[in-house]
Amino acid sequence: MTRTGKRGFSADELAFYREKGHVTVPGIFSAEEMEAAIQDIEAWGNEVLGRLNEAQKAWYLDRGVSNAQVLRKLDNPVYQRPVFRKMAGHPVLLACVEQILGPKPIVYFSQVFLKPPEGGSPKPVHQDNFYFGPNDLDGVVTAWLALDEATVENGCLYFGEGTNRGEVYPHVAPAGEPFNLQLPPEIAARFAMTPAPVPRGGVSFHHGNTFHQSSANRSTRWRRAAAFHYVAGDVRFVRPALPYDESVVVRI
Ligand SMILES: O=C(O)CCC(=O)C(=O)O
Repeated sequence: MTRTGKRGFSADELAFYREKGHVTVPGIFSAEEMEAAIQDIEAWGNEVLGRLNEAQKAWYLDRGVSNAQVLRKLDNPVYQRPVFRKMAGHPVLLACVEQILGPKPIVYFSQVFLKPPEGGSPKPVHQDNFYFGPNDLDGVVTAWLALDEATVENGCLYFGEGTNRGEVYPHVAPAGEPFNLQLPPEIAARFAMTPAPVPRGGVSFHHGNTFHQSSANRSTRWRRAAAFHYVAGDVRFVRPALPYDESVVVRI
């Protein structure tokens, strides 16, 4: 069943988010809305695949069934695609985000993550606030939409609960992968990581400081998701770790 009206988090959900640094809300989007988003990704993904240069292939492609090369991610769906822009303004999703950030948030960056069956790669432990470098660490919340059901087998997110109330640590990147910023293993190992499965159409929210990662897709099913990185309207990005294009932010 989908949540209707403009009701955001319950008091318990909001308390869980503040304590643990993440919370899952099932049933925000319908199966039809998720299917429409996937169809849009397929059309858009084919266009993008055809114009990737060699350097981009190293960052945007992954291996799926029989080692076939497939697209791993797409950037700025909220800016680029009307279907995703509409989803970013969904009344229930927005009510949740506004309970955390206050009125009139901005989508600073957005991404589609495509984890193919039998091969989709893991994403190492990281903090969004290291990537974005905001002046207000409480001014960033990521809404992660499960376009497919996300399970432990197909690569759901895992969170370091309580790390939202800790610091942002310097990240490192493996040789030849400058965009793949991640926490040094000795820091990541200090916190247990808790899996957060999400039913299709549900949304997992996480604070910008919260440690998170995803594992490989060991199933025979896709794990597709969209991440909308919302920020409070008055946040400034004083230490971005990567070159984000502020001309594509979207005011909701
Ligand atoms: O979907 C994934 O595997 C990674 C998502 C992520 O890191 C994020 O939404 O910030």
